[in-house]
Amino acid sequence: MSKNTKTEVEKFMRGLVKRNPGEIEFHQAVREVTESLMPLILDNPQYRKAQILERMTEPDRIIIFRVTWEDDEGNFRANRAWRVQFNNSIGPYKGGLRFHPSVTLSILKFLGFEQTFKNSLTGLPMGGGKGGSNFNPKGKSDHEVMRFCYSMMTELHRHIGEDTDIPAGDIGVGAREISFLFGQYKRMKNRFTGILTGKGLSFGGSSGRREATGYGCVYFCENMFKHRGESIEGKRCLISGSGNVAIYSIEKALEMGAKVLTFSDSSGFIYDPDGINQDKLAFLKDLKEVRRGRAHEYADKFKNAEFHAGKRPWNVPADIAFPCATQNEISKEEAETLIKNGIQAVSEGANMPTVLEGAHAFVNAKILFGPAKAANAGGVAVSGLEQSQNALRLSWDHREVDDRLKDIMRSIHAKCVEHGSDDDNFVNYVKGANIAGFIKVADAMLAYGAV
Ligand code: NDP
Ligand code: 2IT
Repeated sequence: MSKNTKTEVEKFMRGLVKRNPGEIEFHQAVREVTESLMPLILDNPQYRKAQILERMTEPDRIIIFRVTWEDDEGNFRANRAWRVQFNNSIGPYKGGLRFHPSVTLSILKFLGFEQTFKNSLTGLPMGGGKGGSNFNPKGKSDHEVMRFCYSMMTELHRHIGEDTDIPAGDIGVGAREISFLFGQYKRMKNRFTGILTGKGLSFGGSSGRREATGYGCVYFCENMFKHRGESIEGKRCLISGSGNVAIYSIEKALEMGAKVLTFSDSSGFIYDPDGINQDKLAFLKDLKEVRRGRAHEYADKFKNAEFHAGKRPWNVPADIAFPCATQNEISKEEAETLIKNGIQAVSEGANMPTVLEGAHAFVNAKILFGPAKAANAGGVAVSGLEQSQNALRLSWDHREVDDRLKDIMRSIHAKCVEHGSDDDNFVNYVKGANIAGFIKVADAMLAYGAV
């Protein structure tokens, strides 16, 4: 980065931090993007004159509300919920809902900001948004989750709509929660319409949506290897998390002939030196998707596997890492360990799983580093396809959706190569994704004038 670019980045970030005090995750996400975009902005006075970066880092609006619900003992409980409608320049707001005790406005702003770029990269007409609550679904009964979801939708319904804002799942929000939310919307509005994605297959959901983020993340990784004449077949993979994204990343990696050595949850990680196979994956799906159990149960069942309590999998030597749990789960030191151990690729299934210094380390080491907004865009892309099917009142089969997903991931990869290739042919996917995602949104904003 030139000295002038650096000075401009710091100047911009000082203003952003002043306007958004204490929102460290949001600062982090904006800084990463600004580092990539500043040279382009300095070269294009029209973006500067229109204050595009200042406007793109300010959400269109944020809705904050209380969700009161009743637990199984008859106690009243209250949580805070948000919907951050970040940017609808290229389509209605679109993005997931997260239920986790760690949720704050800063986290939802970083996610909504990232979502705007990610959705732009998919090539589909979707703006960026994100929402959620500090509600903790862990340990709650199905009835408690149902009452919470009903109460949340009782407020949220005023702010969403198929041409306005279309939420979906994220951490802590899966098929069960989307069903409760959709049921309440339908009852309140007397409308059966695509206001949420990730719905059940019998009520407007898309084939392949459940698998889409994980499959897409592996497709993206395969595209990165293919670009240099290789494939992921036979490669040793580290996966973190054991939720929706992790499970279907494991499934696709196995299908493509890779060896998966690890997965994790918030209690620790599993290292299986023999690799996860189809039978073990079936066990894991039942453990996590049906029984909502804990990671150590895998090691109780498969004796060669080790459970490492309170640890993350990044010390295990491997060829590819797929971080699929949560933000900032790869520290600078862990990134350096991965590099030292010879990692060839990192494909981010989770949003912002690598700290900024770690991402810098990956790019400097010239490994294949697929940042979240490119690598995990398959989920929202198939959400976009779900919206299309809802609007057309028909449903495509698995093959059709999967073919479209593959095409979209190929096209995202191509955009990263177009905008991120350096002189020596190294592809800086961070730069490529940020620039490609930005241009479409920025040009729409320029066209609108002072909106
Ligand atoms: P799930 O709720 O299905 O799974 C989350 C997994 O990550 C669980 O194994 C969970 O462990 C672990 N995890 C969550 N928070 C933490 C934490 N603070 N520390 C350690 N482990 C944690 O969520 P998803 O799989 O849907 O989401 C995972 C990531 O992928 C998120 O970053 C999300 O934003 C991103 N993403 C999701 C998409 C989707 O379509 N679902 C699309 C694109 C990105 P435990 O159960 O113990 O909490
Ligand atoms: O981070 C994400 O892209 C998601 N959680 C999916 C959003 C969506 O609208 O499907």
